[in-house]
Amino acid sequence: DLTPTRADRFSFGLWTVGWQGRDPFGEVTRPALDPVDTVHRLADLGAYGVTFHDDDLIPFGVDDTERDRHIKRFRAALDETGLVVPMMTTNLFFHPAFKEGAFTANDRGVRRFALRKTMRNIDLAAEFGAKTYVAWGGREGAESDAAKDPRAALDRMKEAIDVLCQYVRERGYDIRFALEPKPNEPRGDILLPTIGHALAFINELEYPDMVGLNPEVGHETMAGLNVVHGYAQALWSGKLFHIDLNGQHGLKYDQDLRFGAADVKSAFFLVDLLESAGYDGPRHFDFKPPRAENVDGAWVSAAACMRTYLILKEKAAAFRQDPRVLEALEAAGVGALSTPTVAPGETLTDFLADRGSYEDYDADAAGARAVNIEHLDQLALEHLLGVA
Ligand code: GLT
Ligand code: MN
Ligand code: MN
Ligand code: MN
Repeated sequence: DLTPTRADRFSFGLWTVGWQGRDPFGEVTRPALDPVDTVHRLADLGAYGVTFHDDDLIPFGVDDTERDRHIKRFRAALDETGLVVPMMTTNLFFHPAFKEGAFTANDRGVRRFALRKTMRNIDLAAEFGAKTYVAWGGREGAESDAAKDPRAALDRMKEAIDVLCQYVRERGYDIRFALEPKPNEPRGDILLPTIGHALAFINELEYPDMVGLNPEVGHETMAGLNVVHGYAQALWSGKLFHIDLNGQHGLKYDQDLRFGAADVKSAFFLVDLLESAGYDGPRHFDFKPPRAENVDGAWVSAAACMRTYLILKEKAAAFRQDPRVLEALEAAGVGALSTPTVAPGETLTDFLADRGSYEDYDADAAGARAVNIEHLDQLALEHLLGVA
């Protein structure tokens, strides 16, 4: 069934469907959406969750009375629809104060302000029951290698995440952090540009168990990397806390296309990975309805993200059950990779004494063997194309 339900755990950021289309070359093309209407619309379409930055819901700089008013009416919309808030995050990129960075700005006052802005919104995240707090450091970076000391920036980034973890612990909140890597845009180069950089960074933190990743399909693609491999490594490390699904054509500006709109084969294998690995977090879409669409078109784009996910989920399941695929997997030896290379209980002495592994090993025969990759890959493609 291709109709999304709450059980599918689809979620959207307010900033996604709500993107008004302003780009470096042109004004907005769509009116602002009322977050309350967005909640209702998402619920009607079958989503289960909505996510947001502080400033998506509460305009920057408003007083406490105004802030409470926004929070109350949003809360009421959630209660009415049953939509949940699985994730929240901070806008540390829009205000000019963050032009040179937030947690890693050279200016210490900006860094302290960024931390306080985040802590205040973490209180709200706890209130809304969000379990994941995303940190996308869009302005943490540089255009000049002279103007930023990357080692000091990493020190300050570590300090910021450590302080925030400490804050969450002291308040007793049930919240984990998810770092979102991106190689560039808006900065020329962004700190922690890929999944791999972020994973290594987490190992240096004070509370590494509280910190994982929120990888985005488009961002890994912008770095020229294999999206499925990246998400798989995050899973392997127990760090796939949250995901941003969207589409991106190769190495160019951040397109944030709807999920599946670009590299559909990679999207197929990503859904296959998430579903077969038992990823149980939100299927969160971080896309931008193209600027050329009006509001109705933006909602068509949102609904299509979910529909495509469900289509790919069905196709991945059919692929995994197809007897020809099982045979082709066997012929390609895919399952054999799960057998340890050195047998359990086999000592190094045993291993060194095994002449078949070296002295008598026929490397030429191994070089001449069939690996049967192409047939298997073509079967995947035919499932995807609907001719299997
Ligand atoms: C911004 C960015 C996204 C991040 C969001 C979280 S905001 O739109 O381009 O990739 O996920 O801060
Ligand atoms: Mn993006
Ligand atoms: Mn984005
Ligand atoms: Mn994102």
